[in-house]
Amino acid sequence: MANEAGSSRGAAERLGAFRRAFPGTRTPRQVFAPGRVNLIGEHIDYSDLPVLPMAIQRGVSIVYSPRDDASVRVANEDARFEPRAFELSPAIPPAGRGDWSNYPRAAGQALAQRFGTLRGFDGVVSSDLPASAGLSSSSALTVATALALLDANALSCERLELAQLCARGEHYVGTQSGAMDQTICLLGRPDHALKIDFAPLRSEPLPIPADWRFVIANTHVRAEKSGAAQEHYNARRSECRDALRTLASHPGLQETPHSYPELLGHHGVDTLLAWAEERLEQQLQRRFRHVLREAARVESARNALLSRDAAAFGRLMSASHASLRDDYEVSCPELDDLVAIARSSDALGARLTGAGFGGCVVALCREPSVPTLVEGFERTFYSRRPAADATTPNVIVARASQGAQVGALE
Ligand code: NG1
Repeated sequence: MANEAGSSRGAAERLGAFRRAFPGTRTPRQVFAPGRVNLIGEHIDYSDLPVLPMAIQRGVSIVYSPRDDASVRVANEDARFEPRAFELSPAIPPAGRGDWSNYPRAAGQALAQRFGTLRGFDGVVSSDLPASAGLSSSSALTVATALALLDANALSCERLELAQLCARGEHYVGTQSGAMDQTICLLGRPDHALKIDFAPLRSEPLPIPADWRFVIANTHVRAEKSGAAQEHYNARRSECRDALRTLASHPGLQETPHSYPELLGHHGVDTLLAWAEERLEQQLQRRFRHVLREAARVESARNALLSRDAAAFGRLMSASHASLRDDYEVSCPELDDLVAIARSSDALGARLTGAGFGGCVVALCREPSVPTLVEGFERTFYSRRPAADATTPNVIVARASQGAQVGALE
């Protein structure tokens, strides 16, 4: 398999780890599923509004060998995650809250519900994506497991359908997330971002101009999806539903809207915001304002990308951050600091990426400005706040990469 993946471990090391964990099994295969950075369109996928992410060069690998029964045995090269085993079925009992094997379990359950009886695999997972950092390591693990299971069972599934299966399947872990991460992980393209629309799920590849660089900087504040961040995330999703439901009683609406795309299909943003002022309490008004304006920014960002207008794209990113900080309230002081540093270090714009509450920012600059930007982060932020774990990079210069791939272990 062409592993443009950039996984920090070579194939020989991964094979060695597999042989140590599962001696005497058949020649293994491997799957690589990339992480992603969302360029704009944050916290709106679960309201079925469009997003604009790209797959990156880092991700999750599984080296695996099919079994003849329904067991899945998974080990992890990261010693913090102990080996786990479970049986494939349409109702797999979850491990404890926060247990890493809940992502493989989620994929296994979703596929068993869709395809019936399945054989399992023995596999070793490795990752060079920082965890709980908003770069989608969890969905990469879900997708990688799903692809390994399909391969082990000689099944095929169209990628858009698989993205939906994995997205719904991942609700197993308790986060009521949208389908952005699984879709970009499966459909990412080298040198392209994807505009993803939902209900029905579809994607449009958009070429990234050769001299644009998206630079990711990690706060090293962990946004644990099995802890408080999950509650905040699910609360935002309910607020979006409440706002839609409450606004439905406004006399300006002739018919009850069932979704945000339907609402925006019939009325302009300014009209809807005026109605929201009449009907929604302050906090819901702020959440609603973020959702509507962020969706409009995604459309503008698509146009900026197509017309190669980096300055406009950057301004939209910065406006997105302000909205996530003030209206959606999912930022934190470290994210705000990194955004401010980026903007005073030659970036054209910057914003938090992923769910927020910690994790990473993404900044846009032109290629010659990368050293200034990286130096700005190092001097002003990391010199005072070094990572607790030396193996987690501070900064990643993202390369728009191909979606998940399965194949022989080379
Ligand atoms: P992160 O926090 O990067 O895993 C989450 C959701 C997305 C999306 C973003 C916010 C999961 C698996 N993914 O991404 O669907 O809603 O937050 O835009 O929880």
